[in-house]
Amino acid sequence: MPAQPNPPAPTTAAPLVGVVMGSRSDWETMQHAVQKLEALGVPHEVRVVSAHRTPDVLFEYAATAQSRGLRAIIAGAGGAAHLPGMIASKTPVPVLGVPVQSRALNGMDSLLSIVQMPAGIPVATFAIGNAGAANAGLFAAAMLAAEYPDIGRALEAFRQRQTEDVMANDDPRQ
Ligand code: RP5
Repeated sequence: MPAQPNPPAPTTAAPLVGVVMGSRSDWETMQHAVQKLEALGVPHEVRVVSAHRTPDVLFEYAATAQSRGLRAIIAGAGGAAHLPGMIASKTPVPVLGVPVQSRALNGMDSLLSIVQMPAGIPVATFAIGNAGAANAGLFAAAMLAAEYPDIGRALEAFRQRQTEDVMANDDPRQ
């Protein structure tokens, strides 16, 4: 296997990506987005913001997102998951929605309530659960890559390692 470069040190720069979730219980899923942002050296912040339990916090968070320098918001929620759409309605910052896998309906409720936005307020919607969260982190990095070459290089290196890992372990019996 090829030598792995050291991961970038945690950055103290102003956050470019906001990661929000409707409940602390969503962290198990949303940590996968944060892990990707950390691994790629993307400055970010993490908050619990609930559309229905803390609606005023949601409005404040969304209304100030652009002026605080956020370039993307990754919003994860489960069940009647109106958090991503409500944030998108209050900010021009692109919102990446992650459907959290609910117990009752396995995340189909989360997926449909995030993806089925009426025309006019888009939410880029990812897969249900951990894969969706990880891909939202990667996608946010890709959005920033052209303007922040370090992030672009980190993303390219991640993809290269991923390819090499598969090729170096291509016999499933071993
Ligand atoms: C949503 O309700 C959250 O996003 C979470 O996925 C779901 C359940 O929340 P808890 O009851 O676990 O706090 O708002």
